[in-house]
Amino acid sequence: MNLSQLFELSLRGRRDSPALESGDQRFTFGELAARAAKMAHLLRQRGLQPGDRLCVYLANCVEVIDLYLACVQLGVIYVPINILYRDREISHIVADAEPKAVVSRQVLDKAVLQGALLWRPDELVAEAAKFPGHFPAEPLEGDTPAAIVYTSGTTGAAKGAVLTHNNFLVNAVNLLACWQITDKDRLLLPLPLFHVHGLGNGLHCWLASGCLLRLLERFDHQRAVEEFLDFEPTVFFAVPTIYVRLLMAPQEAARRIGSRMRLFVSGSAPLPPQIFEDFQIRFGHAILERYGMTETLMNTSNPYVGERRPATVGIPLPGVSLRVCDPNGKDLPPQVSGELYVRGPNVFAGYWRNREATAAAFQEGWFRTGDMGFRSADGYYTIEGRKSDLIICGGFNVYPREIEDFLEQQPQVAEAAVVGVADPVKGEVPVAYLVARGPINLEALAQECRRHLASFKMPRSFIVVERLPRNALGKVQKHLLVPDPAQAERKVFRS
Ligand code: MCA
Ligand code: AMP
Repeated sequence: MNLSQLFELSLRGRRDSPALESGDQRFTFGELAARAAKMAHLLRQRGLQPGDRLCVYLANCVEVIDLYLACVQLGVIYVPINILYRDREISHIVADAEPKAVVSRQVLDKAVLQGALLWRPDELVAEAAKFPGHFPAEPLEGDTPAAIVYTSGTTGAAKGAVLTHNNFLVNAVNLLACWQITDKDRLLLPLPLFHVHGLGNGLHCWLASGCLLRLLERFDHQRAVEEFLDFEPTVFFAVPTIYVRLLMAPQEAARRIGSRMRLFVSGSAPLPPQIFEDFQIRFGHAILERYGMTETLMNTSNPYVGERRPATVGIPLPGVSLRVCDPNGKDLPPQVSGELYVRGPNVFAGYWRNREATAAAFQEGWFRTGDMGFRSADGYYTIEGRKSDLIICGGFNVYPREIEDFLEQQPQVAEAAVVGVADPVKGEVPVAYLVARGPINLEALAQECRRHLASFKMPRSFIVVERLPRNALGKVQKHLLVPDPAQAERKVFRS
């Protein structure tokens, strides 16, 4: 089966049902299907063939959905780009994915496009209007790549995770069954569609269930309560930072929101048990925490019916196998920490054109997640941290190595080490330790970072030190880098 066939199934009998609210636009399923078909005709006319890549650099909007559905029907590989990325980060993805075109509202530099065409979404929609509202989808096998989603690698450069139709299909079918999502639901989605949380869970659960989606351009904590009270959702997918923000809702609003909701889901970063408890008291709901990765979509989930245990990510989803392994790949007993290995139909096909990285990520058919954790005697998994020093800031991943490399390319910086510091709202924020080559202008350095790094990668502060603590092998001992307010030279930047 392919995704077009799954979506077609859920469309049956629902062509006139309300499907999507996005800003002040409203669409039925039939209207969306026609828009996607017209877009597919246009993309084909513009020369896109099965297997070609199309990059989409857009904030959440109906055109993202048109383009995704068109790609799915054509067998074109959809490559979303984080809207917060700057030229340096976009260039890397374009160079690696080699798309025929990049769809963007912003003008992108020739150096960024590297030969790819630049298409504006409004022009595409206008031109697509002349085509028929029906498109015979390509008869694709389930193993056909549907999307390449870039995920920052420990080496600093993002790698493209190739996700197949089957990966998305299995993920959607699992979540529908395990979270009991039906066409009666109303899904409020504040998450970006350029990551798999928004795309794989949000968009696919919506289309596979035929429920009503209100898609927000982005989460705005000042408008969140209003959105809830106005839309009256039954299901909500979010990251922990969003739940922290929601706790600021007035008690009466929280009670009203909670009384209409069926399911709050959290993922992408650890949900602090205190937030779980506070939320339960204020909203009357136990947030359901689940665990996933770009490379695997969803692996585990707390039960819909049964105990939702704080500080755990629940049990493996149907068809997903999980192991806790020691450094030699040997299984460990319950309660003992090790690296989590995953196998199942949810696991990606490999990194795009990167055989070496793909081979390194698998051991005898098991994907090595790099996440450290353990299993309780009754089968609940807990994630304790990462093998690598990944920082998760507001649900966005930040790889210290990428920022360190960038800082060390700056003429004033001799050495850099970036660490994650706990933050009550964002979970963690990056802080940079620097060894300067001489007098250093931290304002100018911050400006340079802002120009070239996505905002969530921006170090919250710079701390200038004489030297970085290193072990006998010369490796920086990051655990000794704990920000101290008495540090000699330090600049704090709000991001
Ligand atoms: C944040 N900003 C955005 C967006 N999100 N801009 C445009 N579109 C967005 N979607 C910018 C803001 O403009 C601002 O920039 C800065 O980020 C911080 O915004 P702030 O108002 O302080 O936001 P907040 O209330 O703290 O909330 C941040 C957030 C955001 C909405 C929670 O972090 C977010 O959307 N996180 C979700 C990330 C996600 O979907 N991750 C899934 C990865 P400036 O500072 O320049 O004004 S997939 C994954 O991890 C796996 C598979 C999994 O398990 O799900
Ligand atoms: P990404 O690379 O954006 O796909 O992020 C995936 C990573 O997010 C995982 O490998 C985990 O480290 C982390 N993650 C996702 N969900 C959770 C969760 N519920 N608890 C802890 N960490 C999580």
